[in-house]
Amino acid sequence: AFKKNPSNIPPIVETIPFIGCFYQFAKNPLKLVRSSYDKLGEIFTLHLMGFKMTFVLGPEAQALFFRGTDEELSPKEAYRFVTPVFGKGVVYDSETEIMYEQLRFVKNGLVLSQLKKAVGIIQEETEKYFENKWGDSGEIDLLYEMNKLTILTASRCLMGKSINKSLGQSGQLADLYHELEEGLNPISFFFPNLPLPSFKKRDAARAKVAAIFHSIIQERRRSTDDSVDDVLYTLMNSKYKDGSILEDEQIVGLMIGLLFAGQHTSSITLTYSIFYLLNNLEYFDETQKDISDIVTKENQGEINFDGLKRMNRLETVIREVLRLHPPLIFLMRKVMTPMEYKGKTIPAGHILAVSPQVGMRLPTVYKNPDSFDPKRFDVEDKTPFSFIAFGGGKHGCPGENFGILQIKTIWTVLSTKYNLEVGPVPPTDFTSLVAGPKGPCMVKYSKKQK
Ligand code: X2N
Repeated sequence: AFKKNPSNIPPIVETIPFIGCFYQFAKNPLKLVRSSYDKLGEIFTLHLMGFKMTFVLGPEAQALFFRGTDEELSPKEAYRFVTPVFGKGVVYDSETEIMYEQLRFVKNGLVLSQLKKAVGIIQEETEKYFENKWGDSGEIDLLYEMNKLTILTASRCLMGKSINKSLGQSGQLADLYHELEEGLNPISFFFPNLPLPSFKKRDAARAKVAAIFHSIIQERRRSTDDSVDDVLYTLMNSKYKDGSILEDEQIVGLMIGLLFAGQHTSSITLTYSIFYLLNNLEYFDETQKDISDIVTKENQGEINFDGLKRMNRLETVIREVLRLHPPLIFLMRKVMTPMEYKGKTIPAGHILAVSPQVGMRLPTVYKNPDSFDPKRFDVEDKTPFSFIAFGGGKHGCPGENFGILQIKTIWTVLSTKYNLEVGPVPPTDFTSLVAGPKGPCMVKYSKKQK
């Protein structure tokens, strides 16, 4: 008899029916994926809670993932569980064509001219934050602080000063937003219908956040101030190919998604970068020399886009941090039509996954993969899909330049104002959707003498 969906990919022995190796996966997903790679090579299938997850590892196999079309490999089907948070009809919940048009709108909101303006905004917000919150010296949880700061900087870049007003009015947007994100539990990927206690709060919080964003949009429409020009402005003035404009509900959903995307990935990478810089003083000294030459001497303290672009060492430090600690440890698609890889067939219905975390630590891809060596990026890494912290292909991260710019600006302000004292680089917490350092990350700071 013929089997349905024949698969000739090496499977992991399914120790327990249905559950498969879910227990090992939940305990340490990266260890399981890495040990399976060591046993079975660049492509294998794990059986997890009735899902068949086929992993592809290494640049060549990862190309299959990133080059697939949405008709072959659907992000929408794999990421359904994020819809209650971001909203219906946006991000991964819209029709393929609409999704690409929305991506184009977002990219238009993050063009060069916008990035140049963002630098000044981020500098201003960051200076204000430290003046109001930090004072002369003390001890803080760095991850918590960077998260608070990036919600301010990212939301200012997305919605301009409107957001400050409503942060002041309701005073609670940050808290509401936090309740909303608590609803993004990775376990919902496996159990989309499991009612978690956080979901009630999530839905209530989403309704309130949406109401605030709706009122910002309406205020914008009434306003006669034509100097505003941010991502929200771009979205409000974007047109689909058929001439229609975005519905308000879609704009709200996109703003929620972008705020989430711009905040956590940045604050995590910033925190890890600071730990690595202060634990590797040769690189710290190099970045401080660049900052002093470019910002202090050439530009009298003004941080600008062109100056930041020339901070090459800081850039390679950030990229090396992202290689070792990509905040998104897995990316997934649902296989819609069977895919071929080196004579192996991946049947429809499988989840195809890449792991930036495991894939960028393979010794065949990077020498001494577990050591921190920013110099490896001094020469451009030309192999397609070896560096995948920002994904790649058609769905490659549209926020890459913004994120790096945001990290560079904040580090420049922070390191010119304060001396920091940190412990060793913290381990990673893999239980949330965006994997960051296990907190608290206590850091001592003291203001530099002028
Ligand atoms: C048994 C809990 O269950 O301990 F955010 F506009 C906004 C990435 C989606 C990864 C899903 C791991 C499951 C561990 C269970 C936007 C900036 C994005 C991009 C452990 C004990 C989001 C789900 C991870 C399954 C692994 C979705 C983000 N740029 N941000 N323990 O990405 O882009 C966005 C894009 C996903 C996953 C899992 C466990 C656009 C347990 C308890 C249990 N996975 N995973 N973004 N696990 N336990 C983002 C990509 C998009």
